[in-house]
Amino acid sequence: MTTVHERVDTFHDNDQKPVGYGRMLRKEDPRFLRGRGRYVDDVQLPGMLHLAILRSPVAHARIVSIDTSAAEASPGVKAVVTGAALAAQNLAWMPTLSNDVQAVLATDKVRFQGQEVAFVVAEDRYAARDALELIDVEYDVLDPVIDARRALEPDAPVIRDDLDGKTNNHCFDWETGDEAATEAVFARADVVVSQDLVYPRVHPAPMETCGAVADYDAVDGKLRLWSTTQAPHAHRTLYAIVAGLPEHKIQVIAPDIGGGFGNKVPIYPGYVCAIVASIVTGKPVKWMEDRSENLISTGFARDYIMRGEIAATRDGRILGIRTNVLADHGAFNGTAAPVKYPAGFFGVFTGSYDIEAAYCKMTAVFTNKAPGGVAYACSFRITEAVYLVERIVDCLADELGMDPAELRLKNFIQPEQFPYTTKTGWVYDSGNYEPTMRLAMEMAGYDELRREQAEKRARGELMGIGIAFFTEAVGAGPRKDMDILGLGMADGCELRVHPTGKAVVRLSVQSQGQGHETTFAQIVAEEIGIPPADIEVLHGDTDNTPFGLGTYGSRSTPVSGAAAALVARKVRDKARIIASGMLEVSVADLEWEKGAFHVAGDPGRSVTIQDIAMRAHGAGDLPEGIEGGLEAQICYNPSNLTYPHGAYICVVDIDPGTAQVKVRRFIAVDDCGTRINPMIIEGQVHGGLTDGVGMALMEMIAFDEDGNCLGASLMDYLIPTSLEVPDWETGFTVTPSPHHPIGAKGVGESATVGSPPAIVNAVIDALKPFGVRHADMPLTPSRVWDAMRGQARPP
Ligand code: MCN
Ligand code: CUM
Repeated sequence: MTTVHERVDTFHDNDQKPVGYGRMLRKEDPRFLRGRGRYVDDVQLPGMLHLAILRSPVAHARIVSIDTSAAEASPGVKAVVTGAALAAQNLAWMPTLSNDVQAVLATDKVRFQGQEVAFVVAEDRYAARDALELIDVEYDVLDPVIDARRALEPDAPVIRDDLDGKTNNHCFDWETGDEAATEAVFARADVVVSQDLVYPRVHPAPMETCGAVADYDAVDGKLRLWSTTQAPHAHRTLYAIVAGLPEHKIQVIAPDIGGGFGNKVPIYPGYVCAIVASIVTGKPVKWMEDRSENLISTGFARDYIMRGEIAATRDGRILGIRTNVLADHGAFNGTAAPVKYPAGFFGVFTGSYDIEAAYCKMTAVFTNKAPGGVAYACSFRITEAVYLVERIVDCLADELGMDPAELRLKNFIQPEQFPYTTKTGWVYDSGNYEPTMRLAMEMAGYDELRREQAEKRARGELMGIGIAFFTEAVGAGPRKDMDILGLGMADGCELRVHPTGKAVVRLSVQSQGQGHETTFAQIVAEEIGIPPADIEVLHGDTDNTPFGLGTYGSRSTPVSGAAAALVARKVRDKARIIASGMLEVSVADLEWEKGAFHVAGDPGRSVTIQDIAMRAHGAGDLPEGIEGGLEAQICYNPSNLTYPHGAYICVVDIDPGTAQVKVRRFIAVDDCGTRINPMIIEGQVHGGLTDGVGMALMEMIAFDEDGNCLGASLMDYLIPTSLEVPDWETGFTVTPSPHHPIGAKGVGESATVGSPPAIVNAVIDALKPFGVRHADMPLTPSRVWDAMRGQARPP
């Protein structure tokens, strides 16, 4: 059993060791800890102007008129731009990452509170903000659609009348699985349990809000754009397509990013406004949104209304799972998912269980709320899928009177069944679930906890134990199946070893805090034996890195991590040939070990990778046909996704007098295959678990009936602090991915995916004495109180 509370002094020091994997302090941290990070808002260019956006105060209204004259006359103002002005340049609308269109600035109507209506460019931030107040917009207010359940009613106001012939609020339908086969297993099941569940709209709320600095040089025709993006290359190509410019005339730079969590995947109107403003004024222009703007207008997450049904035999064999989902996509379909997957990877809702049939039918609708959908460490909607399955499995356990751990253990896909094709067509690459579950139970002291709970229940105390077991699909994805707006989901990687044996690896993915500068150096180090300290990781600048689709869906390790390993092997292959010349033996007679080749059977005759690097660039002949230099490049197209899994156990206590939930313990056992840097993995898991506490107990973007966003500041939109979270107890198992060159699977979203159902299951377990079978997140004291009293508040 491995629990982790090791001290820092047990870290091995990779400066001394040539090998790569293991605990290693993050290379980027000295910069961050000393306040030397360079974020978008730190970019200052000579003559730079500032842009502020006027946003709609109402959720749904026709724009009657906009008067900008007073704003234009305001001191320091250089330009005021409206939707009408953009429309004249054919720039008022832009494509979203889901083949919809979104208004850059509203022309006809505003469709959510906070929507972009006009912008001001001024000499400083204050002048720009002040001038916003002087813009006079006349709105003809329309009835809004706030509840997704209202959207498809025949008399609901039509939100997207900009779309040709659109007469309703339907966004898309999607289904997966086999409806008839599922009906058949439900018909013959002993037990069928169904439960309505709402996964509320939540916000990733990164520390750094979104922003950009655009600098268009009219002389050389080049646009430089510093922006808060998780996918610089994908953004650049989309700008190139929209603007009709060649990619080499656009440089997108994602400098240090203060957290992304999916918030920074979409292209926001503000980025486009900054570009337009720079072109119009001939000056660099900065746009940086404030916290309220970020909370009300940028990519939200979830907002799924689900009905889950599960069919089983009396002795607890799960036969089938069926679900009906109403997805609220807001005013524009601004979700970012591979084209063939409008519901992201929700199709993995069958979870970690070997079942006979499954079916999902989903309807997505437009409402008068901000666009988005895929964010907040969601693994492309696997959050919602895992919540659904792990909640209804618990409902089933309750119905059967079975222990929820036992029910799960009884239904797991077995190790010999991998690769396992689910009933919705996903091919799980590898997994060994029972040991992971058993380890979590052992760490938790599961049986002892149940005994403690029984004693407490007898005394009227409310203690709950919640389990969630998840399988994720991360690492999008094979190009044959996955693209975003026609861009295949592969990643480039380049590795250059300099004459002195120091190296630079260039990635197409982009870190927002995940520690790529460290872990990608470790991956390369493991393969070519150059210490990680000597390997510089470059990312986030399209002029200096190879093309690839960026960081989201925990795809960096599964896709770019594979690319980094393979490019390093390519360099090693060349190094081997050069070594054979240096040692005057054939390639077959060389053995590789820890950064050096030696003659087989004669370890004394060896050359290090550093010797080889110098020879590759230096004096003396190279073997026949070998060019100078020591570098390689690659574009990696994954053959499948990777499927990490994990077992989470949460223990809560509920104060019967106040209904306050306290997460007392949380045990998380994760299996992400080969572990590159266990310390970084733990950091990812700690962060995701904290997010889970937020979603399960505190967070929700709520609206009033007029569509006013009620969570527009961090006073109203609650996010967890250290006070709400316990001392996390983490463990791991290792089931390598069979198709990944180093066997690694992604982990960046595992804990966010797995923890909400564990916490909710624990709360519901605590409320058993009240006969409660379900209550919707966030389980705030008022909701728990209502549940204890047999009432349910509308979500
Ligand atoms: N890692 C490892 N061994 C593994 C798997 C991962 O050491 N077997 C390391 C990686 O090398 C990387 C980190 O763990 O340094 C996360 O890797 P991965 O799972 O590949 O995820 P990504 O790097 O693609 O990060 C994306 C993921 C997503 S989609 C969201 S959302 C999220 C998350 O990462 N946003 C984050 N974690 C975040 N963490 C921080 N600090 N900030 C965010 O914005
Ligand atoms: Cu869904 S949030 Mo992350 O994939 O950037």
